[in-house]
Amino acid sequence: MTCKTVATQPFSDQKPGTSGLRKLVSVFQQPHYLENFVQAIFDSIGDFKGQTLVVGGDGRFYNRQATQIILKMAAANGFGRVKVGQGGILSTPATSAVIRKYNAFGGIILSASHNPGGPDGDFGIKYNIDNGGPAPEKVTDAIYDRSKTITEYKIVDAPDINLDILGTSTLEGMTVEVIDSVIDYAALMESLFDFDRIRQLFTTGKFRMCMDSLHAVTGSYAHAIFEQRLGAPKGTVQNGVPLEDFGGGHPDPNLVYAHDLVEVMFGENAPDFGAASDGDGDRNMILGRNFFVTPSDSLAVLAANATLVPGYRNGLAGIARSMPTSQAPDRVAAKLGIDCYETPTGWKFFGNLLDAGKATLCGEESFGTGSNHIREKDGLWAVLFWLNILAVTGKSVEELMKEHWQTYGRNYYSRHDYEAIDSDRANTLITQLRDKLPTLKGQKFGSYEVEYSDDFSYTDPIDGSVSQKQGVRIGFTDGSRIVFRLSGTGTQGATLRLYVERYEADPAKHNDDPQVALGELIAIADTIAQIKSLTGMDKPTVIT
Ligand code: VG1
Ligand code: CO
Repeated sequence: MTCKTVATQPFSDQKPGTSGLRKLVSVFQQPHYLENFVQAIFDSIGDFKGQTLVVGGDGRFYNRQATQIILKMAAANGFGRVKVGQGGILSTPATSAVIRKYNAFGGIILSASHNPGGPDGDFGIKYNIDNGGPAPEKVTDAIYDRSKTITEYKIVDAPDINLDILGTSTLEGMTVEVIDSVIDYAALMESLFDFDRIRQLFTTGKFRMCMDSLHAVTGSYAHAIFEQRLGAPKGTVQNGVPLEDFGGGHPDPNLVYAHDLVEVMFGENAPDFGAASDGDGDRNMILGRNFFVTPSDSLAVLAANATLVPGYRNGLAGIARSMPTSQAPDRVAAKLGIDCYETPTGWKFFGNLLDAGKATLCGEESFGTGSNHIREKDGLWAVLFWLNILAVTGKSVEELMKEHWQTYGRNYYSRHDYEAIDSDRANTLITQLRDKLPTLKGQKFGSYEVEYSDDFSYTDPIDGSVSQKQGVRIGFTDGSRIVFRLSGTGTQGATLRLYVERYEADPAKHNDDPQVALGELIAIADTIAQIKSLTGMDKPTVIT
């Protein structure tokens, strides 16, 4: 075995987005492309000599090859040990759990999350720091800067490691430990939730669940936790074998892409509870029988019922949500007398609040929910949280949600995505919108009057770092909001996200279709931003 230094030239496009670097597989397969980025990470994170690195991915195409490259580079760069998931597989929340449990220096996650996979799909890589969470912007900025000047990288010339057999081996003085992908994560879940109560729920025979892993990483976790440990019948988990191309679908748990599950849950003789997770297992969608729970509402319900769950029995320190997430959780926080923090989109912004003990639960409207148990959002954790609440209360998903609205009022909410639009058109739309911002206050649109309009800027309350231009917000005098952002996770063209929210206190008006309840605001958004004419699309690609 020899350690070699390979000369290289920088790529100009290695700027991490909302969650790591995501590109088409073909981009990552260019000579030196992955290696450059990995070396840029190693050059930017400080002294890790002799320390432990955790490596895993969501099992998508190129996961195995990339894992071998990273192991050889970690050895050449002086890590003492790498813990790698069996077969190169670790979900994002499991990686976070393993980093924390074993006091690792950091971790590398190979995933493009909810983006499609396969040879023609996307690949991705992100770095997590020692708290188990996504690297904050100062680290990702340093990685990007380094990627622009890099001239060489270090790698060991050695045969591949067998990733399928548990156990340790050595690579140029570094220990490689192939670990069980599920055990540590499952043990953490068992420490938080009342597994006995949930097991009883499943074994009554009166409660049926359908978990759709969308052929992605949670398959192995869901089988082990729901079917093996909690006694749910075989077949509870569907699409539960991780595939390199996710069966050709988008591993994105929403009403459009999780169509198999939607068919089951809105079909005849539907189960009581349905859930889906995304490519890397950090997202969740929750469904009841013929009933969809909006992610923002899900966070609010979990917060309101948290003390029913053993891990949260003593209550919450605070809640944090991303800016475009609805204000439903704020109402729960107000009632509980705790703070609710509003951060930019992306889980990396929750890390400081969690580390400082200011927030216990966090969530994003994009089907992300999590807590201080790790530093990532956590799909199966959210599913278990719901199961625990259902088991203790004996209520249905729909009953819980409707009772919640009766107590707190309903925040009607919807997100419209316009995917793969021409980047120039998208930038024009946002620029024109920004130019309008100073003129909107006081203007009337139908029954709404603009109270404020700005481009969201966030000052981290812990380290004072400032993140600007995090989304255009237009707020109305009745508390309704429309928000516009461009996605930072896509790989082709641009994706415009429109977020719309309106509060309804009257219980007699809680049962409308959100698209109808929000209809006027959706039309106003188009009037102000000229979405249809500027994108050339007459309707969104995805509505959630
Ligand atoms: C999207 C979501 C954001 C989420 C991010 C990563 O980002 O909106 O809330 O944190 O994906 O999720 P964007 O920039 O495309 O809107 V995951 O599960 O894809 O890592
Ligand atoms: Co994800």
